[in-house]
Amino acid sequence: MATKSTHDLAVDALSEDAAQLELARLGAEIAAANLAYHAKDAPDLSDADYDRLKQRNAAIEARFPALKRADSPSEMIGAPVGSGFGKIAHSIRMLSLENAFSDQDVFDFDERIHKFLGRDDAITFTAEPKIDGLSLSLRYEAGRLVQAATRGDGETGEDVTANVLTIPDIPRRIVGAPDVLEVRGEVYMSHADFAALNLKQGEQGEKPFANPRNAAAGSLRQLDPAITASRPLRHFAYAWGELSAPLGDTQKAAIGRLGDLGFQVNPLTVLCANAGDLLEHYRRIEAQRATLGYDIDGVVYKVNDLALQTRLGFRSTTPRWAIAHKFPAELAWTRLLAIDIQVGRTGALSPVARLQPVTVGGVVVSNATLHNEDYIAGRDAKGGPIRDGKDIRVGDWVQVYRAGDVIPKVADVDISKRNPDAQAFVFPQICQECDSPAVREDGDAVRRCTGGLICPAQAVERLKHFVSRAAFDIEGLGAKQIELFFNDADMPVKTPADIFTLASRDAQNHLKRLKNRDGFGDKSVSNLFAAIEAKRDIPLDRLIFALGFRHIGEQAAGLLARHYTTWSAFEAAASIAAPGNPQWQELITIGGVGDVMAGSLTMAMQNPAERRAIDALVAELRVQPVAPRAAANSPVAGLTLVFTGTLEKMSRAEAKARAEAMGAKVAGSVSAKTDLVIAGPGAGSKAKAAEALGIRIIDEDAWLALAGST
Ligand code: JCF
Repeated sequence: MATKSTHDLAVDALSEDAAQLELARLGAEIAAANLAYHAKDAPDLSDADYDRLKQRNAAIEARFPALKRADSPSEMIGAPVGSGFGKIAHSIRMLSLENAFSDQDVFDFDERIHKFLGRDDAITFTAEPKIDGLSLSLRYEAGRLVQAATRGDGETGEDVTANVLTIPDIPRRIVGAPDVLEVRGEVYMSHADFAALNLKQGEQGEKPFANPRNAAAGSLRQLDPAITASRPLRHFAYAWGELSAPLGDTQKAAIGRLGDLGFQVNPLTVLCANAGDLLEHYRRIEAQRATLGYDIDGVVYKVNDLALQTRLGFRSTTPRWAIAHKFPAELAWTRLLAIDIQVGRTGALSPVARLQPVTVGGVVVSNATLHNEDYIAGRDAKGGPIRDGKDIRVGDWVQVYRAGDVIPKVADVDISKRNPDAQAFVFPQICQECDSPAVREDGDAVRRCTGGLICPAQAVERLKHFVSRAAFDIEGLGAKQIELFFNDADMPVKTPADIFTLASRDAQNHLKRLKNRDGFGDKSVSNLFAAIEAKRDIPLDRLIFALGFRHIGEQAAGLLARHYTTWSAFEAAASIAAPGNPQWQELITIGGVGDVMAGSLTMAMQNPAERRAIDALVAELRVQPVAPRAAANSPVAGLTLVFTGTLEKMSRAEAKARAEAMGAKVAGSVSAKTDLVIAGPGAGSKAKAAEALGIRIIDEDAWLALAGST
């Protein structure tokens, strides 16, 4: 392949295309060498060879300045610690899709869309197979592929440009495209290519891949693009990100345009006139599943009209205008060897099934979740029977299922094969990790350890959460290292604050310095301490998320941070908020924060033991304030709106979503806090109340003008 044939050519002899490939290859090779040197403590290149690579890169950049990469090694000092790939922030978020599992879910999807848009005529959809691979975003500028990124967490992905340049389905140059074009699609491996690759792996004494998806992922995420080039990867385009000009008026037309530009688009993409048609196409695709030659895990439905897609917009991470109708999960029967109880960071006791290993949909499963004690006993949350009331006992034959990437679950049990001596499972009422009582609150399906910070299992899980990717994300300090440090006799890390005193404790610990231990070296220790040091500056939203308050996830942490903006304001409010007082009132009027979140937040912030741990941590940090939600350029940003009467051009749901997207709050009733009332025909008491309070009232047309519509 080109990656092998160009790198001995003199720089003067390189064509522009060859030079682009060569820069990608050099970038990847230098990144790999940096990684080996800085992060793995194992340089695999002589200094002279390394310098030669850097010089060649610089020479090619000098000859083709326009080809200089955004992640050029000439601009880089060292490697991003611990990760071989550079990071790329997606200019437009890469979305995931909501799932549908039944025909009813599909009818509900169609009905939700009709309601939202306030329409009762049929809405046309596209339906296409859902490829089971890895999503990728390709960026073209002036017709040239300049960047390729994995999905990552949707906001930031890994730079895999050098590898993607070796995939034949993906054009390097396109003609007649918008100046900026981001193409989104899926990289996958066909069944035939997967079988051949595994055969080769076997012959070379390498481990075979579990399934085509893993093979595709392992092949794309290679630090050496020559390896990727030797792997038979394919690609389908199905969506787009940033565009300097629209691709068409409809989903179908836009995808057709991508096909015309030279991308592979799935031939089973069709238009469907209504939900019934969608289901018909789903069945057609399902019937072909085994003979398609590549893995699919469902069918994706999208509203065809792009203007309607725009009106429908997004929930936090998924579009309202699309859904993935999944195929039924794969099933297998196996023996239940044991039931273990795991204690999570909020104290929840989770029963885990240890299984005789069994292959389910191409993956070997030996653990599965049993949800909670009622599930094992054969009861649902309201005490009604599940599985006809059959309980699950150790030694039973159980049915395991796996849907997509989710944790395998135990679905059913075969009582006819039960050993007559089998005993019903007794769910522990005492936490086996700390001997504290484990209790169930009213209406909670989950039994929880009451030990809080004294429970070692909770403490470890909290620490793992604390260092996780969306929280402190400390390179070189993952779940494995947390386990090690937690149990370390000389340098224990029991609370988050302990992480930030590691370096100073190490310096005083003459006899047992970390660098002298097994598995550590000078370089890895100094890298670790540098990575910790770097996170003393932490944005408020990450800190709030990292503290792991029950019910407060990444999104709620962001809402809280953007509302209070500084740690001191947040801390002051959370320390005294109690139902009924002004601080509580302020907390629960933050859109997206309710009583439940406010309750768990104030409970933790007002608990002396928790506070000691939190205060000790914050004393080690420089918490970075977070800018309040961008309120700019919207005439209604920060205002509280009330809709009343009949809206004729927009449903209530759409009006509310639009207002919220513009930074307004939407309330159900008029009060002194209302800034603006939008009154349609038939507005009654609310409009009167607004008048009495002297609040501005506008009609639907004035609202549409504000909302930037016609
Ligand atoms: O085939 C897929 N895996 C697939 C994933 C297809 C799509 O049309 C998608 C997707 C993920 C997100 N569309 C979106 C918006």
